[in-house]
Amino acid sequence: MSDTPKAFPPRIFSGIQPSGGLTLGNYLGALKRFVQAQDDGTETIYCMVDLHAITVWQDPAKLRHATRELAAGFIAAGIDPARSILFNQSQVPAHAELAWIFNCVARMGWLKRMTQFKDKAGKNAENASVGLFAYPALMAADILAYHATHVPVGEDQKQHLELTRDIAAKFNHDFGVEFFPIVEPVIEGAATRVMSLRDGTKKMSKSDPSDMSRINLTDDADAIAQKLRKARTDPEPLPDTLDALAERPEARNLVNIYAALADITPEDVIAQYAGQGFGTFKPALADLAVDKLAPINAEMSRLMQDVAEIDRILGDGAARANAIAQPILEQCYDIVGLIRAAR
Ligand code: AQP
Repeated sequence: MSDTPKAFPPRIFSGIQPSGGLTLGNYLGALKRFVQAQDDGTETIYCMVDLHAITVWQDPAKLRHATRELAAGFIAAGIDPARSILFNQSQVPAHAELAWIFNCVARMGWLKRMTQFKDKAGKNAENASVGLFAYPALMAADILAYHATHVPVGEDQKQHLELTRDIAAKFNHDFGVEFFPIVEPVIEGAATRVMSLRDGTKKMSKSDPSDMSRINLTDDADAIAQKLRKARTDPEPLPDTLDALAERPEARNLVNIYAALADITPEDVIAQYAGQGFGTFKPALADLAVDKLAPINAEMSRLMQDVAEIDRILGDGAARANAIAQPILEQCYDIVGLIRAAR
């Protein structure tokens, strides 16, 4: 191998699980930034990671609905299927095939350190699926099947991306190649970790049992306003510095959400609302959230009236994704020493 690392052309990949409805966390931490990346002109590939979703039981009819609704969410938020490749993971076999290779590269000890597995499996790890444990190797395959270089994600995915880098580096080292890029996580903005509205120390999540803990992109204006009004906070007014919010996670979370929705910094929010109580701040935040989310909600409903068109878009995206991933998979098989009949 040469001393200078091989330069891979910039290519962005990211995905979201159709494991429920989209939340404000998915929107601010991921989707909104996917749109910015697309609009910046870099090649962008976005995936509904349905194979990840089934690492925990999914009702088949609900999974189909959630996958289509997620696709509608991507498009309603601004992803243009002509400019970005948009598809569902299971339609491109390279993801699962490369994941097997990576299962053989990743070490048990690496996967055992993954906090998401510990969080999701909880005390019942013996009963969790093997898929849930191996999830990060599939995630590495999702990204590396495209030789993607940059991955916009929320803060919770940082550890999985470090593992993706470790897998790429070990594969390259073990086979003496510079075949897989060492990807860069892109974790930016005011809302890289949107917290639950009921508990400022827990991530807002689509699978949280409490619907009041999150804002769903399908929530109507009344539901959004009600959830924000009831969001847990403290009795103090907003301070005049961000540092003073260090021990007030719920207040900090609402400030971050406001900043991300308004495309301003949390400092700007503090400058505007210092000294104001939540009686003033929460309704202002609710108005802003409704203003930004209502058009997405309306467009998602419109798109969901024609699921055949959504399926067509996903099929078209899958064909384009496959055209990139299949040759990379084949080269990987060659490197590993797996015989392929000449076609
Ligand atoms: N609360 C969040 N704040 C910021 N970003 C978030 N993301 C998720 N929750 C937040 C980002 O959204 C992308 C897609 O995530 P995912 O659906 O693939 O899986 P997840 O991170 O496990 O999301 P959930 O909502 O918590 O799903 P469940 O409940 O099914 O596990 C990622 O970029 C993630 O960082």
